[in-house]
Amino acid sequence: MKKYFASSELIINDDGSVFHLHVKPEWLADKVILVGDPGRVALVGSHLENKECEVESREFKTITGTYKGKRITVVSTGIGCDNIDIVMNELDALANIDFNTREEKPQLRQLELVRIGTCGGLQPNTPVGTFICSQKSIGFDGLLNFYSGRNEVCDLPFERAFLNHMGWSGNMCAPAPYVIDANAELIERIAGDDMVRGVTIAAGGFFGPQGRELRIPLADPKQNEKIENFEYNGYRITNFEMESSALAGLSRLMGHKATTVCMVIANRLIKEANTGYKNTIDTLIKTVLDRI
Ligand code: R1P
Ligand code: URA
Repeated sequence: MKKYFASSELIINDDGSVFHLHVKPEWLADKVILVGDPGRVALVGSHLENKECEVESREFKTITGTYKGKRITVVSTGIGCDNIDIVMNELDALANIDFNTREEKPQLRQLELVRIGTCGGLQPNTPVGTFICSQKSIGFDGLLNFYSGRNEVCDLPFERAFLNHMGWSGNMCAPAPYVIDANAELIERIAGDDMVRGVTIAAGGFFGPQGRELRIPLADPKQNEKIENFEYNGYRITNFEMESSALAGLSRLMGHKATTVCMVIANRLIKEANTGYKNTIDTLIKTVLDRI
């Protein structure tokens, strides 16, 4: 029997667009670029031709157009994995649910999603300006735990090794972090031979969860030191950002291909930062547009 989605579960606006994104099914391309900052949508959009739509609601801004003949949709997600839950479910609904009948479509339409973001680097080989493509993400956000199939798609031995290394129990990072691979084929194509392939922690905040201490002391003052020293099967943790785990996890569960590439704007190890990165992020955008 086909799955049917009631109006309370999949909310469709009066104009036929999906609830939060305000995007209509016919506007979604198979290749999708996700950015955090709505202002970055215009930067990606400046490289697109034949624009079909330009819509904005809350932090979600969307443009669909073409780049060298490829049809591409760019969407901003705002900050955090909670927003990725909204964006991924609504994009998947636009692709795989018939908005007239509210039933799942018989054939899976697979999307290719690349998140372009900024991050904090954690290793000597990730100075400011480095492009890091996330091979694996460690989710501090807990989002994937609410979906069936979480244990089938996550790297459980890596999760155990990480928790043992951190020595965390009780409230510390509860629910326990999940570890999820990005899509291998997409990583090869997007990272090429000029990006660092890394393990990314998607943190549930910019300050405490990334070991930044302002006025309130941290629960684990040794957190970042332990994260920087962690090694498992040859993997080292390279960077902090805030969305890649939910993107990789939901994409795996939904049958889409996804990865995240971030430009390092702060290196936590050597305590340096750069906020004037507009030109460098545009180089990363053009690289991803060429490779997606
Ligand atoms: C924090 O400043 C934000 O920057 C990073 C983090 O993931 C978080 O969203 O990514 P974006 O530059 O894509 O927003
Ligand atoms: N984004 C993050 O989440 N962390 C950083 O340190 C920089 C950008």
